[in-house]
Amino acid sequence: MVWEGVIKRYREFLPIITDKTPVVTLNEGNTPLIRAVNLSKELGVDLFIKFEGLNPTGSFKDRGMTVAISKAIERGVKATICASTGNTSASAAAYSARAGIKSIVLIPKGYVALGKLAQAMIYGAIVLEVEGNFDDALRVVREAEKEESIEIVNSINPYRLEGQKTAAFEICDYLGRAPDVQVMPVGNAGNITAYWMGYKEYKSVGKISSLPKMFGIQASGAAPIVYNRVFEKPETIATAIRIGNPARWQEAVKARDESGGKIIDVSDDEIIEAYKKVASSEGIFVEPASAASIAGLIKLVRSGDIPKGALVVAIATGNGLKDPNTAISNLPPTFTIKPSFSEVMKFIKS
Ligand code: AN7
Repeated sequence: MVWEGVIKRYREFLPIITDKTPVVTLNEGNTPLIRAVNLSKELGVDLFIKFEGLNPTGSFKDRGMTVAISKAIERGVKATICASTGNTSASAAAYSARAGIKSIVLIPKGYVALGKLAQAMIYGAIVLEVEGNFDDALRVVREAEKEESIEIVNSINPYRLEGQKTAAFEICDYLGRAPDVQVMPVGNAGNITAYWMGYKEYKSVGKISSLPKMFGIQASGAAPIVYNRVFEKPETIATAIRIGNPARWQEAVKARDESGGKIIDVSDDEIIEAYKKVASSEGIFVEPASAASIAGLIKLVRSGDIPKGALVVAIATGNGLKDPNTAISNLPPTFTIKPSFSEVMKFIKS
């Protein structure tokens, strides 16, 4: 089968797409669900990692953006706008470029990973660095609601969630059932909302017979849902989820409670440990926010919240290449050698 993106593949579950909708796609979706052989053994669960970092702009945002931008073009808008910790801005910029409209992105100054910033710029977005955090930027963006010619493409836009729910469909199609447990990072809480929608829809049409327990992971310095309070000054190395007042807060709580899951937090140290582990033990390089999934999983297995033998899917939301600075500052040293093979052999023998 030729893959032409999530709208084409899951059109029957996207009634908002009509014959009048011009589909803007970069062939997003169809990301691999990779069996984590070594971590499974270590943790005593049957673990798969859904590598969303392999989408066209390197994160899950592309699934939502294809729908949001297609609908925006159908409506005839001239520009898109978003607040972003980085990945939304990269995706919005790419899909807007493809659609031939302007993209305006508001990012928290100094707190967006280098790769994401480079993407937004090279795709041609107007990048506005806000003196404040993501929550401040989103507050500004919400004012664009009154501007007819501009489309807000944050996950407060319901079309984003419609697109993102397709990841749940792919997981079920691949496994032939729903997982027992899903673990994923939570920032603005759009994605956990979208997955839960997707699983429930698939169950309602009889594609699956059970629903997964939804476990969300926040960083300890930005854990509003875990502690049930706004974090005025969110802080974490996982800048993608450095969010103190999530827009989809109530929906995330609902997904957690309806599914019988939990939302827990992990420290930056736990995130970095998991970040190195998933790369060095599975060959999967994810960005820190995505490593929060794995850090959370390890914690939940230890606490008994995830039982041994469970079929678990962890969502790796973004690619490790997005954030080279975090990678480089957490690595062992490299070695400098003379251009001679005997020098190379010293390392192979040791
Ligand atoms: C890699 O790009 O909010 O809970 O502005 O980039 O749906 O917000 C990114 C979020 C997880 C959290 N993993 O998802 C943005 C932005 C990665 C992310 C999340 C984000 P939501």
